[in-house]
Amino acid sequence: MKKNKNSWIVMGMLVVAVLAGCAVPAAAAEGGYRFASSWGQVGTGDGEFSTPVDVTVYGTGNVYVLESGNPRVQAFTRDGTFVSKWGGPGNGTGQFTDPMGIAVRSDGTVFVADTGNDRVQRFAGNGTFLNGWGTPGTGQSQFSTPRAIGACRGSMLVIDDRIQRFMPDGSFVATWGGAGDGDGRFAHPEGIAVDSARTVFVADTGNDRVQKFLPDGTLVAKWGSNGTGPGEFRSPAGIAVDSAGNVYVADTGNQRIQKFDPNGSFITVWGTGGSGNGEFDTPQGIAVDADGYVYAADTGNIRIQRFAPIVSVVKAVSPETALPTDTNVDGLYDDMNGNGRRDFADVVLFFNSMTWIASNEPMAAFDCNGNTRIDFADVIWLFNNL
Ligand SMILES: [Ca+2]
Ligand SMILES: [Ca+2]
Ligand SMILES: [Ca+2]
Repeated sequence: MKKNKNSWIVMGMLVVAVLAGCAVPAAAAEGGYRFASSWGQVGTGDGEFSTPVDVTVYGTGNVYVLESGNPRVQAFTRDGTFVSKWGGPGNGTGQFTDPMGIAVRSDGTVFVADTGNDRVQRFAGNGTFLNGWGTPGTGQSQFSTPRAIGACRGSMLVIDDRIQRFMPDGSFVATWGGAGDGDGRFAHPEGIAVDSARTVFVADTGNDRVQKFLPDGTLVAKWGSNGTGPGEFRSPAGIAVDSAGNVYVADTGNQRIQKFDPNGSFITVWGTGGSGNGEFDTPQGIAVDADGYVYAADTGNIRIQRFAPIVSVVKAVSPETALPTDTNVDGLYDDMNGNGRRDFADVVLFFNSMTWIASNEPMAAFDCNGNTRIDFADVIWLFNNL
């Protein structure tokens, strides 16, 4: 009886809302992003940061944050829980001087562009030093303040004013580029990313553009110029690419993130200057995980921010046949059974179908509590938010 009464109350509220002309908000922007969570504050303790300059993520595994102020790497789970740390100031093995770039390879090993020491260091995912290479200079396997590093199947790419490709053991493979503003030239580039086809994307920071190369260094696309409009940049320092080849740029001077398709067509933008959720202060690093969550090293705000993709393609939650809906258009599908309202039946359905949801639905659409898992905590969240 109580349920029926509540239903009538809800329906009555909807009628009132319709009469007030505000019942149907615009749909959440497909292709857009919503703030999911953040972590970090100034300090030297676990989970605290001093100039977090870059971030990388291993599939659906750990997130690695590189700090230059207190030079070290910290590993976290995707919801920001501290896992481990390594590094420290210096030029000894496993130490860093003003490091600016970090990347994780498909085998889980972590590479750091140890900028001030003009070298690259490679670690196991738990921080154990594996190998390193590089000396100051402009010759083969030498570096002049290498600021970014990219990982792909097989090899590694390091960029200073040019790109050098290496095998993971440090053996030199090839080089291209050099200082300048012409095609295939770079001005103080601070970001590099590689997709699964080994296509290379460079955040050509000083030239306010992105350049895209085939694995052999052939330039195939470039986009951007100085400005604040869509597809324009101000000193973009970070770049990432997802499994579909979409490109994410930390548009540092514009305090925002821009997303492009693999050919440079603008898709979406989010962020503005500030310190609130979804606001930035000179974001320098960016990463995207296998579920499509985007991580930004919000350098000036001394934190990592995580954003969830807003998706419109979801399946009916088995064993129901109606499509779930997002009743309040916040990007979370809270009406699990598709009857148009968030109710106790949705809580029951979530509980009974957790395993199915985890393997069939987009994570970002159903992870109610934002911990990057479909779990009982989401059932509790839904119940508490009826
Ligand atoms: Ca919702
Ligand atoms: Ca429902
Ligand atoms: Ca969850």
